Amino acid sequence: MSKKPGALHGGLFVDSYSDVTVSNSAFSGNYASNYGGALYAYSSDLEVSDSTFVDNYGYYGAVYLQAMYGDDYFFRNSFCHNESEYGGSLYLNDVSSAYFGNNILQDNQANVLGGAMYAYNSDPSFLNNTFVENISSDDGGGHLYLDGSVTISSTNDIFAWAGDGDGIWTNGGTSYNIYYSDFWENNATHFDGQFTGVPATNYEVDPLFVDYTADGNCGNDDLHLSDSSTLIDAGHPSLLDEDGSTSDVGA
Ligand SMILES: [Ca+2]
Ligand SMILES: [Ca+2]
Repeated sequence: MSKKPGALHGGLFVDSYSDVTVSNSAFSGNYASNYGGALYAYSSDLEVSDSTFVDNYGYYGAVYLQAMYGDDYFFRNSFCHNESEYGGSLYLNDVSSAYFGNNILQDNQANVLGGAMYAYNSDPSFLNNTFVENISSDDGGGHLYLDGSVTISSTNDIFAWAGDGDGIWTNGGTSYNIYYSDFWENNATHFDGQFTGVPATNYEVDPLFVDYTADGNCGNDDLHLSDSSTLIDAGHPSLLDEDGSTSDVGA
């Protein structure tokens, strides 16, 4: 990734009162000296699906959302090897309704806080996402850093192998609803800050991916659950997979 001076915002700028849908797109190697290397959205309504975000850099997030007015959706995207100072893949600032489903966030790095995501005064909801190998170099939230008044909802997610910075850092204003999610091998703990320990009705098991090596390479892994994974049919019992079975955990 080259860090060229210049661009305040990166690849795609979504200005206020826009209603934008992004699908089947690739964001690679974008750079912003300030907000959102790949995508910056302000006071707009955004849906992003089936897209890849690779090797993007923004000082605040490869993707930066601020003061969004609608419901924002991120479905079936892959975030790999993005970097920032705050919020390796995503930075949410005053975003009340952001929904993340079936995304993979792997090997993203914050040089300060929030390896995969930094959320400030925001209420992100996660369902069936996989977070692996994300890093916060300054020891604050390898996967998620939650700051200000934040309510996080997580169901059927995997948070594993945070390379540094603990799994999820919770500041004083955090509240959470976390169920049927899995926490595994996060360095050094799964939760730190306001909360420690994994809440009840969650898992601490090896997800047993089909193929996974924690080697800083997203391209040599298959993060589907292997047949022997205990996370199969271990998701929220009222949610069903397409085959009619109980939901699985992870993306
Ligand atoms: Ca790998
Ligand atoms: Ca199932």
